[in-house]
Amino acid sequence: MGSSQREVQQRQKAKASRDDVVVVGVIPEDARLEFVRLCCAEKNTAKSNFFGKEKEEEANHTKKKKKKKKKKTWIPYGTAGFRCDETAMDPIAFRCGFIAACVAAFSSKSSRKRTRASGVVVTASHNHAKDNGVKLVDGEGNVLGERYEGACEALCNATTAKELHDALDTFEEAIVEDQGNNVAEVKEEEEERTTTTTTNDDSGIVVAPVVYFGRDARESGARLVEKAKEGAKVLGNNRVEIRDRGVVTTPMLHYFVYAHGKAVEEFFAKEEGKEEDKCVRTEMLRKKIDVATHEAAYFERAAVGYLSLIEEDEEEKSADGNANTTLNNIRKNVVEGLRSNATGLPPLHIDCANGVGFVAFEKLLAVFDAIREKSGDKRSEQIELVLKNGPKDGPVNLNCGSDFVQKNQRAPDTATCSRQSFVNQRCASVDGDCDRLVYFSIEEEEEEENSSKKNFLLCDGDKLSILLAFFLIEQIFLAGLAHKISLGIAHTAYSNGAFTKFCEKNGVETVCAKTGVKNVHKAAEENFDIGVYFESNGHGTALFSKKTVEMIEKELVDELTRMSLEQERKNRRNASSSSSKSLQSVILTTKLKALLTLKATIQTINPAIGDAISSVLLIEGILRIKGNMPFAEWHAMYRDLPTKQTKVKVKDRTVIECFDSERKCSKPEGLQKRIDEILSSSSVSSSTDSSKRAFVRPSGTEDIVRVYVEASDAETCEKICTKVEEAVVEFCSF
Ligand code: 16G
Ligand code: MG
Repeated sequence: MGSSQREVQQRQKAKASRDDVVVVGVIPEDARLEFVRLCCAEKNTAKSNFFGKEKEEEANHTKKKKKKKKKKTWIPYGTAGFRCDETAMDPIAFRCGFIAACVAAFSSKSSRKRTRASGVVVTASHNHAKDNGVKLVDGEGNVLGERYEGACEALCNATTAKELHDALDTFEEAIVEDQGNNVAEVKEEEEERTTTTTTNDDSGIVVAPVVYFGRDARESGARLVEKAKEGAKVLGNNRVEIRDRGVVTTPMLHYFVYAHGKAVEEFFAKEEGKEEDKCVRTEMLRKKIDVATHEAAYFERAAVGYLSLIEEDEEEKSADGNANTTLNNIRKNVVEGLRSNATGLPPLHIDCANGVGFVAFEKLLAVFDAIREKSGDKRSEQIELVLKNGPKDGPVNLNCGSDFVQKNQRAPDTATCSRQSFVNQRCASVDGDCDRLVYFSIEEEEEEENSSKKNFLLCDGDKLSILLAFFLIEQIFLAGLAHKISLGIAHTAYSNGAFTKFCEKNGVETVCAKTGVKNVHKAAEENFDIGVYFESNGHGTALFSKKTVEMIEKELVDELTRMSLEQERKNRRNASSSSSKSLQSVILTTKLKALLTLKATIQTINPAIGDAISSVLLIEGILRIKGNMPFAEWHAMYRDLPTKQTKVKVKDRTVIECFDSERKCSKPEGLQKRIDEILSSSSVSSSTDSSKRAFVRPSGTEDIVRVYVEASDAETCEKICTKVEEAVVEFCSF
């Protein structure tokens, strides 16, 4: 009996004794064994000794050739997937490829057989150029759920066959949970798999699950994508298809997976080609998926969304008469603080972090050019982007990118784009994989180190949230839907106290969530019909619930019907307009315009995940609609409290445990009490300063503890920060 057969028998015996029959067979046995074999056979191909040493030891251990065991570094599933030095990433990429293939093939929770796709993005986002990483995308185009994190971490760090099998068992349990624990369906699925080469949908149409691959502009990306594809192929060519989308932003890859699912859903909902035979229909479906998941579809959706957004505004500006004057007045007065008398919006200089964002923005501009050439649509001249810091300009994120700009509160400074080139411009900055965005400006030339901060103005995630949320509140109000739709903002503990106060003052509901896109996204989704969220670092978007999107679409149809009936009645009466009639038409026009604006907003937003490209289009559109609101006016909506953020290195950061969305800590015992004492101590500031706030949390991406302090003046921040740092060192060193 071969060793692998023995393994299967042993495992099945163990499982039977655990009465764990549901899980058996989610991943076909042949693929499982091949995966384990390849992981174990993985030799020291990369420069690191990630697994090679352990395998050697396993093989040698019967020969009693005692070798000193070299400890492998445990690579955690961080806040957003795996990240480490690129030389240690090969085995992780391989295993993540296999994980993604299984997710595509087996994990769909609804219409299991129809919406099958998943994604792998090879990126280390804002990290150093020598790092790389993997982000995993689930069948809906979202970040792979938290329930998989433990299993993924165990799988990627397992060093023996037993550890790999155990981790695969946990992984299968997560898949079964996703399937809704439907034992019958799982079994039926397994039977199908053994009798057919591909997955068949109910109507007999062959729809193979697909794994989409993409990478940022890092040099190591191409190699690691190949590794990940190898991992996916272990599941078998007949079980998953592989589509490599090359160099793309992270949000683009999320969009492809989302669009795949939507295309399939729509195909069956509309019963497309239902007269045709199943071969023709299969071809139709494949084509539909190809078109929907092509990058052209992504860019066109966003560009057309933006053009529709500003279209309403253009019409309004060019039109004349009472109706539009009244409309303008209504719009102007609805939300305090969103007005402007400016006449033009200067070009936006975008720092692309020497990364993939540069390539993607170039493609977006080409789409605008093509629209202009084809249809002579002058509106596309309404966006002027000056792209800076592309992949050829230097190592990704080095002295540039949104993380550098936001954390250091200064403009990028690279070999090809000096800080000077950003002075007196309207500027924005994205990160290495283009899912973060911040706006900034430097008002005057900087001469001395210390003066740079004075001239530097930052509109971070908080200010993006405010602009977007207030704009949407206004549109919902104008559309007459304010009483039907709840809108609020989700944020993290890092949001400035001035931001939360401003929201409170203006009656905008907020919820605080733990750091990390997945947490804030969830909070926005669960608490509001329209949930706007941005982390201060610039990750974010606005989420429209399905019900809200349907409501807006229905209202739009109803409104158009009402208006055409009104027009007919008018024509019939053929009477000259009275004042009451003209008022009615004003209200109808306002409502219609707002509904169209909301529809355009939905189209501009990447529905899968926060996306710096769609956020730029949205913000630029809103600023234009707001009468070309200047940067300084947006920035001055409220004034941030001074803050201080530092890192403290301790022996084990995980001894700190937090609660209250990380604003307080429960462990180590006594630390929170000490922080509270520091905050109330008269030696740091007067007790009347109610804005003082401080918290500590272990980083999810670095081996450090983060300290955050906020107070009404910078000096107090410094004092509190030093004392909190000392407390962290004292309480965490044992
Ligand atoms: C990752 C997260 C980001 C979070 C940051 C916190 C994603 C896509 N990215 O970059 O949301 O703010 O980690 O880092 O989820 P920290 O735990 O080191 O403070
Ligand atoms: Mg990023």
